Amino acid sequence: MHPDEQPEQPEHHVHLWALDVAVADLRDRLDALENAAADADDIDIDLDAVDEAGALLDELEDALEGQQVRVALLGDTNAGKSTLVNAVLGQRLLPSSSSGPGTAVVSTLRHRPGPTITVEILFATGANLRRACQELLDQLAALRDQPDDIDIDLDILDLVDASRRRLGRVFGATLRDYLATGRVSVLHEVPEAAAIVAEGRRVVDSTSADDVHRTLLAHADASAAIGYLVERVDIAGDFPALRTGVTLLDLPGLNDPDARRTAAARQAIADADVVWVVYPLDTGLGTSTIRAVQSTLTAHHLLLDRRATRLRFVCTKNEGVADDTAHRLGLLPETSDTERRAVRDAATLEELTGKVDLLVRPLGRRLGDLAVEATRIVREAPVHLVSAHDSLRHDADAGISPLAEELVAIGTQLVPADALQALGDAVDRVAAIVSAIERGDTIETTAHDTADAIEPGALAQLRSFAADLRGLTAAFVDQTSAAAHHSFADDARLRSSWESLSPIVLHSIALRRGFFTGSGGAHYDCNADIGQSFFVMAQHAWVQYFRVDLPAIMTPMLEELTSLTGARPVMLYREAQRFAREVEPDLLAAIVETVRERLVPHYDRLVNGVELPSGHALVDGLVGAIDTERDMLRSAVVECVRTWLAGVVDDLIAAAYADASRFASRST
Ligand SMILES: Nc1nc2c(ncn2[C@@H]2O[C@H](COP(=O)(O)OP(=O)(O)OP(=O)(O)O)[C@@H](O)[C@H]2O)c(=O)[nH]1
Ligand SMILES: [Mg+2]
Repeated sequence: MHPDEQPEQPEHHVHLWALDVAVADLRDRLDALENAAADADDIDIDLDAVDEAGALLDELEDALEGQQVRVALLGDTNAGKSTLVNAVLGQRLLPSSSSGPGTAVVSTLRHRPGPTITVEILFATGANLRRACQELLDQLAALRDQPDDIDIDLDILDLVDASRRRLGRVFGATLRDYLATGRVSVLHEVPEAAAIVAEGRRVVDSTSADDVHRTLLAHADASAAIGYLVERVDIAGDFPALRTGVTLLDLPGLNDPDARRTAAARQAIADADVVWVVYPLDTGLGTSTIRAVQSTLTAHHLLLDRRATRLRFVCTKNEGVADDTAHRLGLLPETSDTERRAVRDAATLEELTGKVDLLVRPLGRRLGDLAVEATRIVREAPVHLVSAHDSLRHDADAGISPLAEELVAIGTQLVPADALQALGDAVDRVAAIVSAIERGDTIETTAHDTADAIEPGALAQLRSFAADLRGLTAAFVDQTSAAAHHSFADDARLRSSWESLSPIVLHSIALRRGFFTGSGGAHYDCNADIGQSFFVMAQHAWVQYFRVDLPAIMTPMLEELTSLTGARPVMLYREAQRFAREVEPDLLAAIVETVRERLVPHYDRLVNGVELPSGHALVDGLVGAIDTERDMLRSAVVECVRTWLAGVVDDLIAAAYADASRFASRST
């Protein structure tokens, strides 16, 4: 292993954080414009332009997020990860724990200059908690269904327990009813939990590291009372080591007894661009860390340049050599401190080399030909011997500054300069639009009632325009209804696939309401052992309806709307896209949930009334029940499209009236 020698690169001219700040500022200005428009009728602001600038900002925010380079610290609890982050940033921000797990949630840190440090605490959402309930139910069912001769994966058991404990705190005794019945409607949140979930996120600005420390103790530490509802903590402050675009991730320990935390840490590692393996000098690289490196550093991490060549081992708690260690290493009591350290460091590196050999061994099996290269990368990963304590307490360097410099270099090298330049230009363009809206379009109109301000001829014209628009909408809704009818019509395949199942399988599936167990939306809402179930069938219908039928109807509809209103098609298309992208998954989940609940009584009736040998009676019964439900599904879809469209049309009509009234008041 050798310290890697990267050529020095000049830092970028444009900085990611500066773009973040600029975008946040533009967002504030747009919000102010929108609020001004909502508060006062007589201020005239081009809301379409505001809308358009808002959408551009959404895109920019995503693009900026995508450019961040995530460096994750991986290690056991008490390895010293949080303290290392503090040392690298030169401030005691993150709490540490001397025994037992400290960090309980993934905490991200990024640079944002200024006197305050902002901690944003993101709480679990109601939808996520319900999804977790559903997952719990699935996992329990899967565990129950394991054949006796297969060993149950104990990690899964731990995860199920952790999930059950957490959900129990949110849903109290009703979780038990839910697990017994599978009926979402029996779940009631514990009031305190419900209040925090409703709060969604909490933002705390501090001017001192102590205050940040206290905030984190109350939210992100294993001792935090409401920690079970915290999903993530984002910290932004003046952290020069992160100025070139690195987001540092402090994670729970990989051997944390709470399996949910371990799972979150693993996920963060899998998503990270760069991984630093942190371990304490006294205990060395532990097996859970080795396993985690083996299972999470896939070919991806190891061979893609962005991740692989940046792998580092950081051995921390590297302070003076205690007498017993000196004795173990065969050093004489009179050996100088410098000599003791040199011998101990050499022993530390040698021990690590042995462990790394163990670590890379399974890579050969998994990666085949790629293993040679992957193994080389891991073997050559640089090792840093540091002491976070010495760095923080005695203001000594203690090996920390090369890590801080490395973070700056990672940002400089991995955030592409041309992408930054292009993003900078895009920010400038949106800034120009926002300034134009602020400058030009705040036209004062005399305060008149809209209808009063419009001369009678124009008013009549507007009314007929509104009627045309509503007629067009009605025609559209008819078409969507017909398309829904068509999309959801076919159940022949469903029936035949069900009929091919044995009565025993059918019966057992129905017993545990297996047709509909799953988590979240319809994508997940199928049980593996009845892959052709109703929702898998319906899934095709949904895709057909939303991705093919609706757009086919919508395009001419939008064209007509455009010619009728003169509204810019971009606004309409964006609305349509937003509808497909954002509304569809929620809508699906809601409808699936409703249908599931409505079908439960059918199951109960069927299951109670059916003798095992005549299991196929189930098929007739269920298909009959589903015919009824299908109608409901269809009307729910059509209703949803109608509501959405009515909103768009109302906006258009309101805009037309506003235009006319502005025109009238200007011309008088
Ligand atoms: N001697 C010494 N102790 C350290 C050093 N860094 C951390 N510690 C101590 O080690 C213990 C654990 O440190 P943390 O930073 O909380 O460890 P962690 O890896 O974040 O632990 P989790 O959050 O539980 O995963 C604390 O008591 C720290 O004070 C160091 O450089 N030297
Ligand atoms: Mg920690």
